[in-house]
Amino acid sequence: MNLHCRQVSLIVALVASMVLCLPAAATEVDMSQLPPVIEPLRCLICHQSDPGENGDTTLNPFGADFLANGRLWDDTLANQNSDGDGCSNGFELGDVDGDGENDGNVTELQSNPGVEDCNGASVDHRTWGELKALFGSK
Ligand SMILES: [Ca+2]
Ligand SMILES: [Ca+2]
Ligand SMILES: [Ca+2]
Repeated sequence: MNLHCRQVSLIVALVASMVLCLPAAATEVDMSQLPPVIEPLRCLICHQSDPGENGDTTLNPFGADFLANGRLWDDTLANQNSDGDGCSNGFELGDVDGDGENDGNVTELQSNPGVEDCNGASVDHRTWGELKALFGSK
């Protein structure tokens, strides 16, 4: 085995061990499914606490629904209200239609779809999201 082959083997072994050792590697794939604005909360979108800090991988209600939906972000999951706070998952993630792209002029996370933290109940969120999408798409 020449030096180049050994280097390639080492890199392959390193990557394989990282994938096997870090459950977070799968989570990165899961997070890439969700609309882009999840960045400030990341792990806390689906988990009750940050698994990277304490190893606790307990899912919050949204994480459980995401898992039940085949780890897929779509209009079905967007229309659900996993945490029961009155706002749909899609509204909270700024993607009411569940196509994986933030609607209209949404530039930041509205609230956490796994925590009862949404209280803008005076507006019909579905209509508001559709209005924003309309203005954003021109
Ligand atoms: Ca909700
Ligand atoms: Ca969308
Ligand atoms: Ca919420």
